[in-house]
Amino acid sequence: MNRRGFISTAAHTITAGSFAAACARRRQMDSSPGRPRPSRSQLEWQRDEVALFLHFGVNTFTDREWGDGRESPAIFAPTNLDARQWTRAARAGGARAVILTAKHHDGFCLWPTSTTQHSVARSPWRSGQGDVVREFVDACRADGLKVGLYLSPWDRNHPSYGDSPRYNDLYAQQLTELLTRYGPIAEVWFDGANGEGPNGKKQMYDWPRVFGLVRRLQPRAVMFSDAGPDVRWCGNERGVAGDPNWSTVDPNIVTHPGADGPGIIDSLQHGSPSGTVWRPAEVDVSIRPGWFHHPAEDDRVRSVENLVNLYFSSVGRNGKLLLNVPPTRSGLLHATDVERLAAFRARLSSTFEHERAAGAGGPLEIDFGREVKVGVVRLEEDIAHGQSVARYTVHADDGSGWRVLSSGTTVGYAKLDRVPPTALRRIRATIDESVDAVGPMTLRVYT
Ligand code: FUL
Repeated sequence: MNRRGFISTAAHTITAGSFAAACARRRQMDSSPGRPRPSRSQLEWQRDEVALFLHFGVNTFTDREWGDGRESPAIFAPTNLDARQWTRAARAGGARAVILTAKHHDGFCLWPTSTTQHSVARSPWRSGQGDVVREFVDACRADGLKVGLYLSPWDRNHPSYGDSPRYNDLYAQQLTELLTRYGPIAEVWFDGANGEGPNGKKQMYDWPRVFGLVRRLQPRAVMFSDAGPDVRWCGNERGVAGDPNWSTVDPNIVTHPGADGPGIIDSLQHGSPSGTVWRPAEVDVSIRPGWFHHPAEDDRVRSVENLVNLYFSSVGRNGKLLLNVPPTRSGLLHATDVERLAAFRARLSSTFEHERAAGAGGPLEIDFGREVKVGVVRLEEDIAHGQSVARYTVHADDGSGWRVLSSGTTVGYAKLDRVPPTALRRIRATIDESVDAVGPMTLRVYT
């Protein structure tokens, strides 16, 4: 099941006309304070490139994707939970952060919360004395990984859900527990799914309060949601960032998580060249068809090629890849997924092993002085200065003159182009269109 089933997935590219208008607006604004730039936390978040997502909870035991909140805590009984197995696999896969579903829509809390009985404290696991969040955090620290937590706003178990002020207090309390008990949290993940409460009323979340609380308790954390405020959903769960993909957005389009309506998906996918806030795209996608582990999907784990494609369509399009790898009922990641993660990283390492770079102040041109075979080109803007490039072309010269090798729209943190293995002696990139003065850029070429 997917929260966006009801939203049109038609993503429109920015038309030439609207793009020109945006550029014109931009020019008018150039005398105003400079273009948006990332905070230190947003910059670090993006440079991490790949994070792992762990969907784990009662659904793991009921074989469902969305629990209804009536599950008995007694079913939560992983036989062999070992969070270090998760984090070692994450490291082997090249992830630098891991995000755990501390509570999914079913309301079951993976930590012993004082806010509800519906938690691990009522489960047979570790005789009700266990804390999955604690074990997860300790394992992340031991393996040098950043910690992220997902706390579903939609809660199908708690009786106060739908009674807006009461539930908002409970949600704030749950967040406070998570953000004060476990040390530094790098990312807090707010899902957009939102259903009816048992009293038939729609829950009205207090997002300003939620965002303010996270800022106060964990000022270095980035917050993810459709509406940021720090990082945004990319608009689909297929693993594909938009093209173009601006890290700047107009904050008046997607105003709250789960917002629905015209222009929402377009804004999530593409951002806006004239956007006034920095809100880069996170590309969440599962290694399997479902977010939770289902034994029937054990032979439907993405192939190495498929995972590499995801890297190109996320990181390679100015996004961050958040790859979901769900623990099984044993409390361990499945052997196939673990093997696939390691093979994914090995494939990336060999693809990017032989690098030549130019730029970062100097011209975006490399003269190899001999014939080389090129398969991948990577362009980068130094996004500490913001994002400006709107259109670029890469040219290659095999000795008989320049010809176009690849071309594209936005660059941002990274733009990766795979080209058919091409023999060349020289390569260069030109910036054909930009919305502002272009800062330092780098051209990297992999042979
Ligand atoms: C969605 C949820 O409804 C799915 O279950 C999953 O957690 C995904 C990452 O976000 O909105």
